[in-house]
Amino acid sequence: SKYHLSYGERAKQHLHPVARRLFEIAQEKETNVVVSADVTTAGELLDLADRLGPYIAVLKTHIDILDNFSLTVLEDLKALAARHNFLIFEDRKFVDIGNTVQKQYHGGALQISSWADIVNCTMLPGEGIVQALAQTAEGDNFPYKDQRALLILATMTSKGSLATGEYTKLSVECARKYNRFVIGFVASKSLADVETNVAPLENEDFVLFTTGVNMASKGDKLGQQYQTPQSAVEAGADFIIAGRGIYAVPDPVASAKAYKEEGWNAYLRRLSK
Ligand code: 6AU
Repeated sequence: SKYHLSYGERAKQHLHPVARRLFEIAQEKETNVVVSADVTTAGELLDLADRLGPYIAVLKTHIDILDNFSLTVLEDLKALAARHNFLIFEDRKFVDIGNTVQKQYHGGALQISSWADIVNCTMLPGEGIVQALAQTAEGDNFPYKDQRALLILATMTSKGSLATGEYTKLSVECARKYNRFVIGFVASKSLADVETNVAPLENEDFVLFTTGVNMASKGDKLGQQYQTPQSAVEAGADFIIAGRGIYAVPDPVASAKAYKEEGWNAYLRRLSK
């Protein structure tokens, strides 16, 4: 299975350039940590990106929560991504009809396609949302062709989530059908059971990002549910996404290092099984 291949090996075999870069970064920096930098000022975001950059594979943003957003922040963020060698994932969770998400993704106030290597979407609208985003990213006039990728939000970490069953199955079907743009999923555990129900493609290697990761807490008062880096990797995560566990503690750098170490050791144990 893919879990017996190292990130470096998966980098060599993957058909998608963004997945290859992601795996190369993980291998080179020995990290599977994605920091969810959910801070509300540009200064804090850039400061975190600069201080945590050496220890992470991906920086995840919610760019619309910045109080003082401006397009120059994105230039600074891109420069930090290049300096520290991490990818940028805008957690936009597109959830609308195809015609609308195309305009939200490419152009618009946030110019997401111009700076986010990775974005995500939900399957609530049905196949059309993935079709529309893929059409934009594969268009002849799209300036970032083959440099952009999509993750499908296949399950959610919040209590009572309806992202289960048929919803999750459609996530896998659409990932397969649009695999020139979709590189994987955000989900709490391996989708292997769903994936085998829908006959895997040859060379298939979807990347699993698991969020709701925290070393010190079981959840918050608003329905978030956590697992540890180790349990996430044991359950199939290739990349672990942590927000408050890293940025909302007195020493975010020490925390990022701790998540990196636990996530990496769990990956090494999985490799050797
Ligand atoms: O570690 P936290 O709880 O501080 O932050 C978790 C981050 C937040 C959420 O918007 C996001 O992960 N998230 C997602 C994503 C990444 O798509 C899906 C989900 O089911 N749960 C979740 O928390 O930025």
